[in-house]
Amino acid sequence: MIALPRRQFLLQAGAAAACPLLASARSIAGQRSERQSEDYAALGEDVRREFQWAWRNYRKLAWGKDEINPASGTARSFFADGHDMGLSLVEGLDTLWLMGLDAEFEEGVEWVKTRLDVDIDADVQVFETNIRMVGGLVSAHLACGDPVLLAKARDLADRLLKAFDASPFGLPHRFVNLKTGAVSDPETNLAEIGSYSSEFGTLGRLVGDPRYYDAAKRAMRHAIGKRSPIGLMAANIHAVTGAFISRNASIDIYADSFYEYLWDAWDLFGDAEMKRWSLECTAAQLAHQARRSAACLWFPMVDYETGAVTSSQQSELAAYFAGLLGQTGHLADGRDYLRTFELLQTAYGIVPEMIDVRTGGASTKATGLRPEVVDSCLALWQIDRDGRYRRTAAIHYRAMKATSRTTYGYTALADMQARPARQGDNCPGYWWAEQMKYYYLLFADCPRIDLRRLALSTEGKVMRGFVSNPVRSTGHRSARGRQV
Ligand code: DMJ
Repeated sequence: MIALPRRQFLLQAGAAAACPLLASARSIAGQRSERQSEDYAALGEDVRREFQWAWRNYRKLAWGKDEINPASGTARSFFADGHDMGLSLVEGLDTLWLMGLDAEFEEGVEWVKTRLDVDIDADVQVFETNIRMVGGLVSAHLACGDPVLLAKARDLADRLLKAFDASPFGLPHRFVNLKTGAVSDPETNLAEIGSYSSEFGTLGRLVGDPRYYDAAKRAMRHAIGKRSPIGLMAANIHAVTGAFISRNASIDIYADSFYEYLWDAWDLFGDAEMKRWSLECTAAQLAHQARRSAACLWFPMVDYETGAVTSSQQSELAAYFAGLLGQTGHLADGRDYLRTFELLQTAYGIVPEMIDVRTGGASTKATGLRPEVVDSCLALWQIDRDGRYRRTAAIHYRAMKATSRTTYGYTALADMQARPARQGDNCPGYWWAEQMKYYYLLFADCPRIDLRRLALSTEGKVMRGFVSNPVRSTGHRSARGRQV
């Protein structure tokens, strides 16, 4: 870690930001005029077709497994080896629903109802289990109204709550054994202690039990109470001592969804205290973490007490922050931050997983088939409907299709810098929940979603905004005409 004061950082960044990114700035104008005549309805249909094709291959080769390895047609466990929970299936359900892929949705729901067993004697990551599995079950329930899905979500959330109980501050350990409730690894971070309010709050509202939201908020309150005089928190924290265990404030890895969930708690539940915390955190981040260079805006990690830069790396995951800036009333900054990732996309084709903010250079070759750039495109599109976000998402989609499409689906890349890019052999669960949904909602006319009311979790799960469509209605008659 390096600690550069702001002035020195700006000088270095300004000099080096001539980088690949300034040339990208010039070519972006050209791309815009080229794409004026895009047929977005056709592009949306293409996304739907690709999703259905990949789903059918998952159905054939990896049904009920956590993830498909789409080059080899094999599968892998995500949570614990040999203890699959049908992760990709659960992640994909609400996407199937909103795309109107009803036969596939019904079959997936049937699998969950008859085959999903979470009484697993293994340690699972609490954060991932919540955002992926609890979120997936809750959103699928919201889509179709099936009470069994809600009961399954509740059972799983009850098991995860054990991880919160083990800390005097209500900060969840990172792992919990789903069968025994034994917890492990108290060295955690803001994202892993503070990304529960959307799923737990929605679940709690549906079952009429405030314990879930209360547990989620209590953990967040603890961290918020430890902000430094400049309003920042360190990203790493100990669940038992309650103390920070690093000095790095981050909007990026270790912290990202904590900040999303402050705002989402206001948006979903009208929690004014969470809104205040969200606005205060964003103001502090803009004041003490934002670094501008010629063409770019960055948010590198900084010391949470001094604001000095502690890392020159920004990850692709941070791109979500453009959307959050827009949601919290900083639309111009959000658009500027998205532009940084648009420049990276233009320069590299695929946004690198890790970027050196001093040079705009890619620090890594492998990529995780990531959704965050399009996540922000959709969030900003919901705010001002500027066509720029669709254009950026269309480029993102075509680049993904050109590089990641393989024999049985879409894969992460082993080397995005090689020409042609070298493919890996894994489709992460979030691919089913996130980017394919974001593309579709940006491009297609989707009668099952009210975009003005749409609220998504950090994993892209619909927490609010379904409008059931009588024309495509499935066997779940109770869902007809409901707004959730
Ligand atoms: C997803 O699992 C979630 O969006 C999470 O919050 C962080 N990013 C990954 C996908 O990149």
